[in-house]
Amino acid sequence: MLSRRAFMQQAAAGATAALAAAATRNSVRAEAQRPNIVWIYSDDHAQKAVSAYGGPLSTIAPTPNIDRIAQNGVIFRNSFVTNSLCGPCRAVILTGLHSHLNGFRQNGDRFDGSQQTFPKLLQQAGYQTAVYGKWHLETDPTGFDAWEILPGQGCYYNPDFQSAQGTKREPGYVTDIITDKALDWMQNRRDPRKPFMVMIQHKAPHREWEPGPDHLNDFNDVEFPEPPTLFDDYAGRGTAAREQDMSIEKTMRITSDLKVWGDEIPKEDMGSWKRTCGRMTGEQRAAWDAAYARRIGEYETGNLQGEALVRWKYQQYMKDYLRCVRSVDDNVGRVLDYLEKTGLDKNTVVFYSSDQSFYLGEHGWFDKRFIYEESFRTPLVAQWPGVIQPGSSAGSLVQNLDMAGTFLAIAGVPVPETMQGLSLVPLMKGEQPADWRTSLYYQYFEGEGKVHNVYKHYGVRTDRYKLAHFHTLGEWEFYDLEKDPQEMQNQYANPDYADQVAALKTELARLREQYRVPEEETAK
Ligand code: SGN
Ligand code: CA
Repeated sequence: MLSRRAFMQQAAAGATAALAAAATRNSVRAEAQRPNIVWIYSDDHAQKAVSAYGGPLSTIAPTPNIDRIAQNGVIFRNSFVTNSLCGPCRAVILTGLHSHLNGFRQNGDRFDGSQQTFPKLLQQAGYQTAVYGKWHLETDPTGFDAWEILPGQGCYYNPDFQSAQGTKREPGYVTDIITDKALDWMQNRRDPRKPFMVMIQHKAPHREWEPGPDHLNDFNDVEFPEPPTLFDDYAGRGTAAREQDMSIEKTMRITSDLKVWGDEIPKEDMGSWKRTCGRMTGEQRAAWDAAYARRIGEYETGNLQGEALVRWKYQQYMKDYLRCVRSVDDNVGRVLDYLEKTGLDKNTVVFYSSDQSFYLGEHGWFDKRFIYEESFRTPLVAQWPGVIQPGSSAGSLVQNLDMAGTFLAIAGVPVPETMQGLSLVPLMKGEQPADWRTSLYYQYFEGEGKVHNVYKHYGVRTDRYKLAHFHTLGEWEFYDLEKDPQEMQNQYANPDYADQVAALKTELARLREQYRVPEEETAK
């Protein structure tokens, strides 16, 4: 668009109506060229359960559609979060600020929707914006032209959706419905003259891992490889690893988590299952019961104990989790097919990511929260035809903190200086900025006494080392990720690492200053 001054100058120079019309045509063309953004974001999708990342699951439980994005574009091999928990990650994505600055430190906090967010800035720049699915930020979305969200964690079957018009129950399976809504908005409900940004945010594969009708019987005869640390005794670690409450052995419920029950489920074992099963139609329930009869029979006749029971639970957990992932992947495929069929794909940047990664039996765990690799990482792939070289791989350290500024940079909108991330656009173009970050800051606030009892901690990771301070315990942990990728041996007190520990302490202090972390955030 011409600035007002330029316009006045032209007018003064005798610009005709024809000139003004040409300017309008140009601005319409420029408008049409700004890329659309599709952000597909699942909940608790472990990086190792995305086949583009390789590993043993990639052949057993491939994710061909998420991989399609990586093949068309780029895979970020070192993608991390700042605070491995649902609500906090979502607040970081929206604001480009660490938790202590956006104010959403732990689940249950209320997101201050009056603060600056990337959707608001895109909207102000003429984008149409929408969000569908999991939100989990307690306050209503702001900065969106259209939104329909799951209340809280939402339900897998026949879920409620909340919008500006109120709450409505929708028939079907949650992953399919969220996609239906986003496709309908892209096809019928947005202003086609404007570029758009849509966030498609799945509930799956979150606990309690309830598969959709299309995948209830997948993996029935598959034996999943056990992680080498399934029977970790935490000997090389500290109090936090020992005292967590997120183990397959002790925490995972046979009933609601693994769907084994008689007519009566003990109340304390109910979890969210009661909400879901109470919602199923007769037909959905019949398909479900038929699928789980075999598992219930196995449990009832197996008389499993000790390690054998943990092994069996792990196998059932993997089946359900990966069945949920299958629906996510199918629905990623639906979005990609739609974009290709309409030709929108040519000018649309598509991302796939998860709020955080997840333990699939490593250290004997499920869930997330820790700064350890399995939960610190998150999958991230992106396609952008004509900009990202198909099949590329980026190894730089990136973080969910970077997304807000990246979305703005894609749209050509100036990134506010207050945002704390880096734009990923240079990496997407295959460039390697010389001054790219060499370390990441992490802080987990929810803490002991809350669900899963993971102690508060903060820390720093470089490409090789990791230092964490469990400040309420007064315990430090240090890992050499090259020699000990599974983080089994805390080397904090090992004199051989004294120099590296000291260097990381200095780096941690520098990051805390850079990210403006007040001392009281880590006071006991
Ligand atoms: C629920 C789950 C927990 C999970 C949290 C947070 N329990 O409380 O296992 O850690 O949500 O998850 S459940 O029995 O209700 O499934 S998050 O992804 O929203 O942060
Ligand atoms: Ca999550």
